[in-house]
Amino acid sequence: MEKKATWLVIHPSALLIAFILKQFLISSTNADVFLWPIPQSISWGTGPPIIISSNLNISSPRQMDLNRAVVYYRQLILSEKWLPVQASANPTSLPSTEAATNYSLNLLQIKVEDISADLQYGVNESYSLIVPDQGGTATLETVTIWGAIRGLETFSQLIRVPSGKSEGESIIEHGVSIHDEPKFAHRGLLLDTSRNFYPVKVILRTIRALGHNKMNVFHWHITDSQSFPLSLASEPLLAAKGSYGERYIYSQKDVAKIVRYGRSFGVRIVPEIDTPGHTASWGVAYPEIVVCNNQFWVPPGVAWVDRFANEPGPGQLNPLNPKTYEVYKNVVDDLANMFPDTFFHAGGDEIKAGCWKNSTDIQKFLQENHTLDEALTRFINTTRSFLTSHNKTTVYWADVITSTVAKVDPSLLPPSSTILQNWDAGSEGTKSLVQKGYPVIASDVDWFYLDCGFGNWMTNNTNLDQDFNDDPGNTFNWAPQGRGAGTGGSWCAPYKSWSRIYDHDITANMTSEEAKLVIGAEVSLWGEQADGAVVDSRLWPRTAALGESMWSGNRDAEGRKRSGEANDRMNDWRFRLLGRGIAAEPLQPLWCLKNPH
Ligand code: CP6
Repeated sequence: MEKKATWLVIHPSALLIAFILKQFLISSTNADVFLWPIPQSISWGTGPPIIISSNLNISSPRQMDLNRAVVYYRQLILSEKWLPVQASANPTSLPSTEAATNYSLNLLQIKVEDISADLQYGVNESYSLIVPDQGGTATLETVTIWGAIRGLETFSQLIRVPSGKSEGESIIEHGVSIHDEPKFAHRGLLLDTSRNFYPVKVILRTIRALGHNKMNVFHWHITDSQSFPLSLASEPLLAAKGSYGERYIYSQKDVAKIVRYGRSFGVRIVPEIDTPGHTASWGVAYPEIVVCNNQFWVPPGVAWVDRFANEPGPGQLNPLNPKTYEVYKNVVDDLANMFPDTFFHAGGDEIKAGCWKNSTDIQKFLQENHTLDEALTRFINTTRSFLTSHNKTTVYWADVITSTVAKVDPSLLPPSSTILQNWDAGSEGTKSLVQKGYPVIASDVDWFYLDCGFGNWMTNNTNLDQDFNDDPGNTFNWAPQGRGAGTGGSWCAPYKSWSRIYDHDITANMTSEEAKLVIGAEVSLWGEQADGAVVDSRLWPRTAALGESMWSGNRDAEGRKRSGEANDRMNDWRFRLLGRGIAAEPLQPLWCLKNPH
């Protein structure tokens, strides 16, 4: 800069030329480029920065979902005013550039091999993105439109506003060539909309944020004991009576919008209707098909304090009542029409013996020398056939074969059309499931549960330190209604930091054959202490940690945990998410970013 000033003094007549030149002079002391998740392979050119033309064109094959994505990303690219917030060492950092440039990028050309591949489990998401050193036309070549949507996301992250510049003067630092594909096929988030309600626009924003992180599954835990917030054509009473009220119901139109929106970000919507447990809300419309759906039900001989999950009476569908299956079949037929995904999550978690034993039907069944295993088997066998008749791949919580209360024989659940989701037994649990031949989704409570909030709705004890104490001797002072701790309190401790999520190895101690059956992972946000008001900061940027570990992997070449390397990019990404309207929480004071070590 000093040199330029001198030059101006010596040649005052060159002012005009200097003014014109200035339009093309990019002074970037910070040439770091932060990408999240980091691509599998990236190689930078060496030329000067390339200016993004304000008339940038994106050409693509005609396909509705891709065309929606193109409209969204073009608008994002031309309006995002992204300035990296920090300078520091990271694998994508570049030599700083101070060069005159008159290269500009006018066209991003998208070429897709097969525009008909549907958004389903395992669809090819790879892409190759090339920005030539001299700008002009960039190309994005993919097998499917879903890969093109991933490539558009990466392209958007290459672009930034150089320091000292403002709106409409975005650049890509150098030409670049990227080849990328995900490590795991299933990269998801579970959101529970039963304990608390989330407005549709919050769900859409969450899906968009998943897309920005190249995550591809929104596991929608729609119903549970507390409420049934989904309107169904053939079973309208379930929501009419079982929801929190008419403002707290997702209509069929809402669902269509959510599914369509998901497709424009390459995010599959996997619905979960949790049964036979967690169904008290069904009992408001149909008391005859649900056992122990009384709000204040406590298992015989069990103190309030020890009640599992400390929810209202969980409610469990009565597997011996034919009416149960009439209602269930209607629900499944409706869901199959509403959700195009081949996965259907049928629940199956946390069966409570004391609950079923509350039913005179089941007492009689047991007296006739049957078991709770048989009761569950009857339920799973019958309901599963409704699902397979719609060609659904059934997903169950691992409890269906591991529970000591009630389980089914694994031979009834063929691994070819059954996926198990593991939540409570860590990686060892995942290993034992893949050893039985099942494809498994890891969502280990000790690493992937985001619930932990700092509200204390479960207690009127104002001593938070005590509430969040892991000491088993801790005696809670219950709230007047006796509603339990749910996933609050000591259950959610410790708070899962982003690096804990990032570094967790979901295929630990597995052979490569076993590891292949681990199809991916989900972070989970159960809804006891979250709703639309806090969801962004509860989810982000921690969910992004899973996004990168599932897309890029979380170990370096020597097998070491990589969150340390990811730290700067993570902090930068948090700010980019903020700029994109996702209220991600700060991970550290800005001071750390201003003073990199
Ligand atoms: N609801 C349902 C829940 C939980 C599960 N299923 C849960 C259990 C323990 C913890 C957090 C959540 N609230 N339907 C388990 C899959 Cl710590």
